[in-house]
Amino acid sequence: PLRCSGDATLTKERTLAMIKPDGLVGNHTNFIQNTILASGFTILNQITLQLDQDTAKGFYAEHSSRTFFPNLINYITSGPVLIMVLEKVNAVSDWRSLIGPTDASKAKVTHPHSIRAMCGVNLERNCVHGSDSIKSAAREISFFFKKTNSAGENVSEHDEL
Ligand code: IDP
Repeated sequence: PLRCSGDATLTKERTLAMIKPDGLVGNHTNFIQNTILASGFTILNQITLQLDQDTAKGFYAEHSSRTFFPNLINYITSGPVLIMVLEKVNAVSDWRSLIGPTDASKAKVTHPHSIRAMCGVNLERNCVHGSDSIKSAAREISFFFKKTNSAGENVSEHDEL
């Protein structure tokens, strides 16, 4: 059906994207950012960080009981990451589509034009992160970027959106 402007389906969303250490080391940053912009996203904010163990464990807390968790924490803290807040209509699922399946080696076969297929290596070293739901996106954006509380005090350490 035709949608009128002002329809809820046209509301912009925000999602959290991250270029993981293998993406930075492999010099994929320009390609990934060009793809992001060419796909209609606005990059609202970005920061390059070297995650420490505690920050990485907090970010990936939902995976803390998984057998791959120690490897994941070692990998994500192995070098700097570039964290971005992306905005567009349908940002969360559109960014997930653009990055492709978790396992970059399988993505090379099934989704050859996805970012993980083109820049990633395997199930762990898959080059990029994307929030998996609107709820995760809200948590992940506030995890890395400054928010003010009701008293107007900053409650996290990076630049405000
Ligand atoms: P997603 O990033 O596609 O949402 P998740 O299942 O949420 O995938 O896993 C988070 C990250 O943990 C993945 O992007 C990948 O880097 C890593 N990972 C997931 N499953 C495995 C695994 O079985 N072995 C090693 N690393 C994994």
